[in-house]
Amino acid sequence: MPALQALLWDVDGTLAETERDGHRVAFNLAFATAGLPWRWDETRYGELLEVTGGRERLLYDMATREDAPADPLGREALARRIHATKNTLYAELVQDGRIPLRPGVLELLQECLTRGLALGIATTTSRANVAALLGPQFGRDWADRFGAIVCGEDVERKKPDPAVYVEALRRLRVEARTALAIEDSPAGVAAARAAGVPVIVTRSTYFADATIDGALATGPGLHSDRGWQPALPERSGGERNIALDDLMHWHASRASETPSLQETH
Ligand code: XBP
Ligand code: MG
Repeated sequence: MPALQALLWDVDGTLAETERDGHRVAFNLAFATAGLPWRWDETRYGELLEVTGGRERLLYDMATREDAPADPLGREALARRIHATKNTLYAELVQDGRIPLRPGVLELLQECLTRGLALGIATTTSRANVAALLGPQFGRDWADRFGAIVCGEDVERKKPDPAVYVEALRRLRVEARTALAIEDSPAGVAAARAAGVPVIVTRSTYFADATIDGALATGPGLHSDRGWQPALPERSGGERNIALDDLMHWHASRASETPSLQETH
C-alpha cells in the first residue's frame, strides 16, 4: 500500500465555515450595492450550494427571477459584476480573521508541516478569496505552506469535475492514490474521487445531513476523534483531535475500496 504523501484541502466548508456568514452575507451586500432587492436567506443559500461556483450559483438563481435581465448576455454581465463586488466584500468580511479556521484544522496543518507531508489546496473559489481567508491566520507568506494551490480560475471546469484535483496532483508530482483529500460536500467528494484521490469528509453546517458517498471516513470535524464512520480504533485517553496518524490509518484502509473509474483504466 503506497504511503500517504500529500494532503489536499478543500477550502469553503472544510478549512472554515465560510458560506453562511461569509459568501452569503457578502452576496446580499452586493445585491444591495447594486440596488437589487434580492436577498438569500440561510435556507435558500443552502439549496443554492448544490451549484458550485459563486457566479454560476448566482446565474442559476437569476434564471428563477422575473426581475433579472431576460437576455443571456445581460444576465451574464450582471452576474460578473455582482460576483466581483461580492468577492471584494467577502475579503473585507474575512480579512481581520472574523471567520476562523474550523477547530483542529490549524493543528493538523501544523503537524503535516512538522512531519514533512506535502500540502495542497483544491478549491472552487478564487485565489484572492483563499488569500483573504488564510492571510490573517498565517501572515503574508501563507502560500509558502502549500506545494500546490489550485483555485477556480486555474481550471476550465469546477467541482464536481476532477480538474482542480488533477492539477494539484500534477503540481505536487504525486500519484492520486498516495494523496488524501479533505472535503465537506458531495460535489467536492465527487471531484476528488473522479481524480482517483481517496477522501475523508468533515461535515460542515450546510452539508451536515447530506448523503455523501465514496468517502473513506466521515465525521463531525477535525476537532474530535468521536462520531466518525467508520470509527477509529480505540485509544487510551480522552477525546482528541484528528491527527496525521488517523489520516494514515484511513488512507491505508483504502485497500478494501472499490477502485474509481480513473484507476480502472
Ligand atoms: C465552494 C464553492 C464556492 C464558494 C464561493 O468551494 O462552491 O463557489 O461557495 O466562492 P470549495 P466563489 O471547493 O472550496 O468548497 O464565489 O469564489 O465561487
Ligand atoms: Mg467545500
